[in-house]
Amino acid sequence: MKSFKLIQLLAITAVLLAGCKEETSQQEADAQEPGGLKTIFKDDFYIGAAISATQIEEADAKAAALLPKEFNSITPENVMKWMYIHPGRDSFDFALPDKFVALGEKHGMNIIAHALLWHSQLAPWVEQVKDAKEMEAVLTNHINTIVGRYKGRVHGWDVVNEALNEDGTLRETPFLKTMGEAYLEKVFKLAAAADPAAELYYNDYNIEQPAKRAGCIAMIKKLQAAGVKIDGVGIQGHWSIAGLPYEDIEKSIQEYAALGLKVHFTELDMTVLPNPWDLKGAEVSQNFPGSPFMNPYPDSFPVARQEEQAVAYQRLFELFLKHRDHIERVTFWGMNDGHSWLNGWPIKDRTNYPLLFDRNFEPKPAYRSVMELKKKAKP
Ligand code: 9MR
Repeated sequence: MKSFKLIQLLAITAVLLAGCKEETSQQEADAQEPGGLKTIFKDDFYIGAAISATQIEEADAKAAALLPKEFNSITPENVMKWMYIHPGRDSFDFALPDKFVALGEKHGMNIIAHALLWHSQLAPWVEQVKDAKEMEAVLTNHINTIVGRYKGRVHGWDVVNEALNEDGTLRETPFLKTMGEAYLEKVFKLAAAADPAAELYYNDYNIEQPAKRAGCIAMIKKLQAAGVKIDGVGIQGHWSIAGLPYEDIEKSIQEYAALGLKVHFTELDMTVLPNPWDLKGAEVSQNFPGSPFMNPYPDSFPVARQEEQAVAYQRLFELFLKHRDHIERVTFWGMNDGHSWLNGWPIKDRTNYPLLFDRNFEPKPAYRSVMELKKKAKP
């Protein structure tokens, strides 16, 4: 009996020791490999990525593996835009959008749908809509069908995208032309009715800049006064290493938060290429001829510039962490440098390096500098 007890005791001790060892090696592993961006910022904000059709289909094994490791929020880069999802008055194409939502569910991600209403990448037939009555019917069908289909599955919708000019006035879109500014109230109300649980956002570039920000705030206040549910504002964040508007970003976070909104950085990237026209933002219709001067790093990104980018990204994330109470999400517009739209805008066929992962999905110095912020913060 006694020897049986001793054996039992030894066995229990061995199990406990093995458990401790497992814990220690897990801690060691965590220290070496902190589990990616989404883990390190899990108490601060979602870390998102915009994903392409190929990535939705998980056709690229490296991208498919990196996505759930680093990111906990996804946005479709193109497949839910009007011209693809609602190409004809009575035809919808849900093949890729369905796969997008299923992929997000598979990984338990925060699923963002983009974009319900945008003047760009619009189906040509919408430009032919004659008057307010017809446009209202078109919008009702568009929103009820699409938002209704993903009811309870999509966490947030970019309801209106890029409705403002740089001076803060409303952009001449087919929606404004036919319905006047009433279209804004209408679409937010339709979206809220079609999926009452989904968060609804206004999304735009340069809305951290003073004039456009003032216009944006005035527009949101009007919507709120009309009883519209609007949960967040999406500051796209297409910025340049040549100068990030840190002060305006900070003021914007504070001013949008003061409206009772959550702030989302929805399309973050940082171009490193020359921009002699001083273009800001993401006006996709702008395109210019190329030259070797305009494409200085066709083969590799110099180490000194990588470090410069790392410092800029770190300063930006420092600001995000400072205002973490108001920031719900930081989404990168693409997973790696090779997939970024900035290789083709505003000049085609250049080699840009705007994101945290290189063309081989390896983390860049900018990735480490951003992760470093949280490691420093730990006691
Ligand atoms: O990244 C998108 C690119 O692949 C498309 O060709 C382009 C077409 O308009 O849209 C890009 O995404 C835009 C986003 O949907 C809205 N804000 C600006 C983004 C960059 O142009």
